[in-house]
Amino acid sequence: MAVKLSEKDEIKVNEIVDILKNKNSFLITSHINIDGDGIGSEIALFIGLKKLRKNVEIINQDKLPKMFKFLPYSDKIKIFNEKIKEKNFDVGIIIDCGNIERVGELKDFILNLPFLINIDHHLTNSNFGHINWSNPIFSSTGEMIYFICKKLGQINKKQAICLYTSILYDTYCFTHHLSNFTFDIVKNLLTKGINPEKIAQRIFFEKSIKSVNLFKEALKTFKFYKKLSLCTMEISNKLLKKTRTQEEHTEGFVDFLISIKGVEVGILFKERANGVKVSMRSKGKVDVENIAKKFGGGGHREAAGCFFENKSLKEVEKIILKELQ
Ligand SMILES: [Mn+2]
Repeated sequence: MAVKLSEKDEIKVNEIVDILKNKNSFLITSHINIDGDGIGSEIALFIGLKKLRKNVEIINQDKLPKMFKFLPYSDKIKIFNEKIKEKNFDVGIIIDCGNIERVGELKDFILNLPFLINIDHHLTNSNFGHINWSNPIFSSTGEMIYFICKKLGQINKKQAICLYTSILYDTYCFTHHLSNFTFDIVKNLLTKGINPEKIAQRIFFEKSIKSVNLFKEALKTFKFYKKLSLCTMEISNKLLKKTRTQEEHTEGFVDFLISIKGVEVGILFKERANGVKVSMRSKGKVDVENIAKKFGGGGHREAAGCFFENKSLKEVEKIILKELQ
């Protein structure tokens, strides 16, 4: 028998569905550096609202990474710009964001909308919406959107592709952060005629040669700290230039670090124009969200990140290592 939502979650779903049915225009957004969970959730909900003949747009700060272009309606996703500021929406739906800063440049625009729905599965959430449905028991916001879409009507194949992508992405191919709902939901999505092999291929097993070249170089910076059961790798701007790659080509690198036997924490340091992004993974003994939070970041116990403005790779590595000792 399928696992049921708790009464508390059920109430939230009903409150949200009520608004979706009664209001007319919706803006859907997610966090900066949009990922598979955010994008899959956005599109599944977009389709659900389109089916109700609502006006709905997906607008993000950042451009969609190429790997997600196979998703239905991915070409409909807009990037935030000055023109959008003139638009009006009844409701803003913010997905997969622990706080409103996570939407990036859209923040002020979003905060001026008359009604906000906040749907999130991070450990901590600042409850910035008028309706806040936040619960870390879910593997992904895809699982939460599943329950919403189901209430809006039959889930179709296109929605199933998106929701499957969300769950697959945030559980890293069903290897961590699974919930009591994950396999029930997936079983249901599979009845919609989706091709799970193809989706997994697109997201995890289709590395570009560019990405491999970058990885080859990045491995030269690989460090193993036995006492801390930690390993690290770094991506400098110089390296990106040399291999003609961008940050999106580092997808999966940090997951490789945590796949090593005997390693409890894997960290990837990525230099950007204005600072250093830190991506962390843990097998569960160490709470990396706690570390990220200390430096203004966030995430989950097993996967978290933070950003250091105007600091060098060396400085940031020192700070993080000290935190882990
Ligand atoms: Mn997520």
